[in-house]
Formats: sequence, C-alpha cells, structure tokens
Amino acid sequence: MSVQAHNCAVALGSNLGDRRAFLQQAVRALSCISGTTLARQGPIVESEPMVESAGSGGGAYLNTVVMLQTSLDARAVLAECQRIERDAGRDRSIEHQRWMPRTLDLDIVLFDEQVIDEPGLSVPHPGLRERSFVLEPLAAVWPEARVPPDGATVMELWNSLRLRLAGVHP
Ligand code: A4P
Ligand code: MG
Repeated sequence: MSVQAHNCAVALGSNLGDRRAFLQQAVRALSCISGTTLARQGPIVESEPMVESAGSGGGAYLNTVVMLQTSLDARAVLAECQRIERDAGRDRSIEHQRWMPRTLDLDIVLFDEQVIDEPGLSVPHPGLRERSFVLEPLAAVWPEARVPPDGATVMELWNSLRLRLAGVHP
C-alpha cells in the first residue's frame, strides 16, 4: 500500500543566541522526522522584529522556510515541531508570552492546499500574506503553491507584497 505524501512548508525563526546554529539544527531535526524528507531549503533572511512584536525585546531575526514531503498529517508535524523547539531550549514556561524573543519558532505555513482551523492549529498560517520574512524564502522553495482561500500562488503573493513594501501600488 502506498502512503500518500503531503507537501508541507515550515517557517523557522530565531532571535536569541546562536541564531544560525539553531536554524541549522532545526533543519536537520526536521529532515529526521519519521516518514518525512526534506525536499528544499530556502535562503536565510534577516529582519528586525515585526512592529507589533518590537516591544517584546530581542534583536533581529533570522528566518528561513523548508519544504517537507511527509506521510504524517499536519497535527503530527506540529507535535514534531514543538518537540524540536523544546530540544532547542525554547522554554514555553518562561517564554510564555506571545512574541517573546525565542531560540526557535517553527510554524507550519502551508500543508498541501488544506485549510485547517482548529484549536491550536491554523493553516495557512494567518500571518503568511503580510510577512516578507516568510514569503521570500517560501517563494524560493514552493513558488507554485496555491494559497487558500483564493488560490493565489506564493509567487504572486510575494511579488505583490514586494511592490507594496516598495511603495508601488499596482
Ligand atoms: N499554532 C496555530 N497554528 C499554528 C501553525 N500553523 N504552526 C499554535 C505552528 N503553531 C501554530 O505558538 C502559539 C500557538 O500557535 C501554539 O500553541 C500552536 O498550537 P507559539 O510558537 O507558542 O507562540 P508564538 O511563536 O509567540 O506565536 P506565533 O503565532 O507563532 O507568533 P508569530 O505571530 O509567528 O510571531 N519578526 C521577524 N522579523 N521574524 C519572525 O520570525 N516572529 C514573531 C513571532 C514575531 N516577530 C517576528 C517573527
Ligand atoms: Mg510559533
């Protein structure tokens, strides 16, 4: 019996400690999840904390996105992501507030073209369309992905955000 493989994009971010090492360690750990292979890794981009989170302290973020092929469902991938965050020393009992600086943050941004809206799991990630630090590396690994609910491609979303950020209104 063949097991269906899903395409899953995971966004990685770190703004505490040896940020690059945390990202590299996380990419390795993601590639070791059972039933999962690392299909592509995007570029690492650096940016200041989002305006909304700027008051929480911490320095600039390094972010990247990987595309996985997995036989797991999205819930199981989320559980693995949270285990990898813990292994990287992310302590949710201390870093309990939203947007606190963190050694590692892993978010599932896309899972096939599924819409998941459950307690503790929203896919596509709600911030996806506004975040250049997600769309830029995502466009490098999975440009043709169609993002629910309107089915715009990742490349279309990245091009339009880029123009908006440059002050050009198409
Ligand atoms: N959760 C729901 N949907 C998902 C999903 N698709 N993937 C739940 C992963 N988790 C998901 O997450 C809070 C809850 O979200 C979890 O219980 C999970 O079940 P968290 O990681 O504990 O908390 P958080 O990271 O503070 O929240 P969140 O929503 O991931 O934060 P954001 O909005 O991602 O903001 N600036 C720059 N430049 N780069 C960044 O990466 N990141 C943040 C974090 C702020 N500013 C940033 C960056
Ligand atoms: Mg998170």
